[in-house]
Order: sequence, then structure tokens, then C-alpha cells
Amino acid sequence: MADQQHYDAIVIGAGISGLYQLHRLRQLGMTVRVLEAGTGVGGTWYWNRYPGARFDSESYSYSYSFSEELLQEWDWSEHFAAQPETLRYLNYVADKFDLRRDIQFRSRVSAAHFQDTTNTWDVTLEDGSRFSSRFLITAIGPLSAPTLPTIPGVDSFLGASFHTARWPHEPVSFEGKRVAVIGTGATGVQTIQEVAKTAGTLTVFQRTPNWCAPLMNAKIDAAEMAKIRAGYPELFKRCQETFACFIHTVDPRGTFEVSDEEREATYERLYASPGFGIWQGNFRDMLTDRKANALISDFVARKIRQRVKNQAVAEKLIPKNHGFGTRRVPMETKYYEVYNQDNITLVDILETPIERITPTGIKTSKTEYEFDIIIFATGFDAITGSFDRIDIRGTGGQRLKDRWKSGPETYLGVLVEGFPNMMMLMGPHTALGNIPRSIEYNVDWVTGLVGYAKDHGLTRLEATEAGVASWTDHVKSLGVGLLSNEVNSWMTGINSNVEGKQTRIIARYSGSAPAYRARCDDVAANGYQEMALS
Ligand code: NA7
Repeated sequence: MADQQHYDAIVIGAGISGLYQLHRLRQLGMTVRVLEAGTGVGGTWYWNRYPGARFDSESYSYSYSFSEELLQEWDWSEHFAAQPETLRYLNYVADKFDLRRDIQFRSRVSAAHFQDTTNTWDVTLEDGSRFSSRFLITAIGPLSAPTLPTIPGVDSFLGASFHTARWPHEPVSFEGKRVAVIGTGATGVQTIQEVAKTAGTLTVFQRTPNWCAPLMNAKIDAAEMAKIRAGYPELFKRCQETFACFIHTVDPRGTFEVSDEEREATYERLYASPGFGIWQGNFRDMLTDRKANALISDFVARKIRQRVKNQAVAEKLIPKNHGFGTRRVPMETKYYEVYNQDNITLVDILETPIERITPTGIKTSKTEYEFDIIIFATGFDAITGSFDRIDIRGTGGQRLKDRWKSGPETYLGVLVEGFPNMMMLMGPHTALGNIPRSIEYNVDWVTGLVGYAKDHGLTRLEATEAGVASWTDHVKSLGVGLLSNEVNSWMTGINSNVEGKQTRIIARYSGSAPAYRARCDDVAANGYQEMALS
């Protein structure tokens, strides 16, 4: 069609994966268009501007590693950088590699349909503009489709209200204001501890408490940054060796292989250490052995009781329906101490459910609260949600959403049979972990595949039915025995606010990142023989 622009590849999304994918495809000499819904680059770090948003992974382990020059140029100011700094970093990357000229902002993709006759994708934006491309690469993120609670009256509130992932670009003042936060996941915890510093009153509506652990953030001065920089090769090597690409390595010992004193000392050391160590560097059986999990849960419960003065409030903050680490552990800085402030109220909405949101506030079964601001930290339609929001259709017009009705099925977490020439970055059933590390691998692998097609004059790359069946079975078998798969969370595909997302699924690859890479490397080394290429 005359009004349709054609590219070798279309990448949806200009976050960490989309930016790097653009850079890599350019090196193959391809024409690429990145279509991005926002007005700037950054993805997660563009959208999530809520107060207190910051890394829970060490800043330097989160950097791109592909450019030595970039590593030499960029200084991190904190061990766990706040969102504005990360967004500055990603803008710096976009400028340094001159990426913007191939990115089209304010461009939300509404549909992508495969054309059997030409082996191309037709891509349509919400405003009706149309594109076509040989390859379609989704860089849409596993946590990018925010969901509001399905509480009656949610649209009726007349004060200011925000979902954390749709935070305004202008500053929001809480000074003297009556603020409500709904949701106590990783986002809610970061928001609450920040808002509590200035709000007149803060009321937290908690449904499920989470096991949180101290972040132990600290500034990085010039001397320390120089040391970190000198250690980059070692650091990235280490991230390639660990289970989930974090700098923390699983303790090879079993919980019951050490004495009670040694175990307690290990827990204390991890609790006092920065970052995810207590989650990612704990005893090897913490997430598979119920008794081991009960011990660490009991340890963290004791910490909560010590830190929260009012013991009735402390009990409400201690999770009762899941063990430590079986959901994503929110990292905190004086989160529990917030509940010692006189102007903070914790409302357990399992005890007193929210009946409705009113024009002036929130009404529970017991009390009618008035607020100036309501913050929805209610999370995302995770992993498959961002795919569901685009009308993606493969061969014969089949919809991806229908294909995945009972849960995602993929080949290596990257391809789906019936959807030729579509490659997913950070899609379902791929290794997530420390995201940029996983992204760099994912992008390099996809670039290898696309480069192979280019070199061999191939126009159609497709996973086979057998390949998808065997990868899906493999991913499911890896999930057996993991306590986290017995718990409702975004990691098991649950979102109480989305129809059809009430049954737990295996949404993530839960094997080790090195095993994942070994498998993908093999496929490439064997000339992608497991795939249908033509
Ligand atoms: P999460 O972890 O999915 O947390 C969402 C929170 O919102 C959680 O506490 C939910 O309670 C709560 N929620 C959701 N819907 C409702 C309704 N209808 N009523 C009351 N409370 C509700 O999302 P986050 O944004 O915190 O974090 C997502 C990931 O982003 C995080 O793990 C990091 O990796 C980055 P529930 O637990 O469902 O009872």
C-alpha cells in the first residue's frame, strides 16, 4: 500500500531491550523502525516515575555491558540508583548511539498481522498509521500493562489519583495532604516509604502483606566508582555464572546442613547486606524445602516484630499465606518504621474490605475515609498482558491471545509456531532475573538469528510445533517443586483485576540462566535445525 512504510524490522518498544535491539540490527545494515508509545525512551524507567522508584539490583550490575566506552563514561551515584538517574542513563545511551532517529514516539501499536503471501508483518498504530516489515520484534516488557483495581466507583474519585506506572511528569506534592495507597508489592513499598516522609496523613490499604528486606542503599563516591569500573569485567563474568544473573550467588549449603547458630548468623549477615542477597544468595533449598522456607520466614517475621512497635500492626504486616521469597521480595528502606509514625494507618482489607471508592475517598466495610490523593500501586497484567493488549495475529489469522488462552507456549521464550518472523524479547518462558543481563543475551541471540536469515537469503523463520511443545514441557518441568509456583502472584500469572487471569500458570522459565543460554547457544550452533526456515 502506498501509505505503508516498509522496514526490514519493526521493534515495538524503546526500553532497555528495544534500544539495544535497534543498535544491534543496525550493525547488520538493516532498516529498523522502533515504535514507542511514550514520548521518550526508557520503557519501565520512563513510565514508573512514582515517588521512591529505584533499582533493587546494584546499579552497576544493571548497566549495559556491550560497550566498553559506555562503561568507562557513565558514573552511578548510588549503589541502587533512583528512577531519574536510570532514565538519564537510558537517554544518554540513546544519544551516544544516535538511536533516536529510528525511534518514533507517541506511537502505540494496536495490531500486528502476519501476511502469509509476502512473509511480512503489517503493523498498525492506534492513530491508524501503518507499517510493514519482514521481522517483528516485541520489546514490550513483562511488566508494562498496568491494572487498576476493579473496585466499584474507581472512576468516581474527585481528588487526584494515579497509578504508579502512569505517574505524571510534573512533581506531585504530598505536603499536608491526606494520601491513600492501595497495594503493597515492590512498588507500593517504595511509594509508601517515600510518601510517608511528607504526607499529612497516609493510609495504606493492604490486601496481602509481602516479606520485605532491607535494601541498604549507599552513595558511590568517585574513588568507589573507579574501583567498580576497574572491576567490570569480573562483575559481568560473575553475572553470567549466577543462577539469575544477579551478583549474588546461591549458598551451596542446605539449610539443615549447618548448626542453628551458623544458620542464624547467615540470616543475620544476609539481612544486613545490601540488595537481593537474602533472596538470591540464601541457602540452596530455601525455595524448595518447606521446612527450610519456614525457618527463614520465621527469621524475617521476628525482624518485623522488632521493628514495628505496635504488635497488632506488626502481625498484620507478616505474611501468613506464603513463605519468604516465594513472591518477589520488595526491598525497603525503613518501610516497617513508617508504621511507627502517628500519621500512618494500616488498613487490612481482608478484615475490612473496600466496598467502594467514593467521590471523596474510600469506603470500607467499617469506615468511610476522606482523601486528597489516591495512589494505585496495584501492579500489572504481567508477562502476557502486554501481548494481550495488541491484536497479534499469525498464519491463518490466528490470534496470539487465543493461542495462549491456557498459558503461554513458546520456543525458547522467543518464538511461537504459527507466528513466523516474530521474535519476543523478555517474553514468557525466557530467563528474566537481572533484566539487562538477560536482555543482552536475548537480543544477541535474536540478532544472530536475523543475521543468519540475511546471510542465507531466508524470508521465513518459524518455530515448529514439536519445538514449542518440547520447550513448554521443559519449562513446566523446571517449575515442579518450586514453592513460588504454589503462590498467587504476578509471577504465576495471577491478576485479580483481569478477567481470565485467576488461574495460576507457569509464566516464567525457572531454570538457571547459564542453562538457558547453553540451550539457546546449541540451537544457534546447529544452524537452527530445530526451526522451520525457508
Ligand atoms: P504487584 O507486586 O503485583 O503488587 C500489586 C499490589 O496491589 C499487591 O499488593 C496487590 O495485592 C494489590 N492489589 C491489586 N489489586 C488490588 C485490589 N483490587 N484491591 C486491593 N489491592 C490490590 O505489583 P508491583 O507494581 O508492586 O510490582 C510489580 C513488579 O514490578 C515487582 O515485582 C518488580 O519486579 C517490579 P495482592 O498481593 O494481589 O493481594
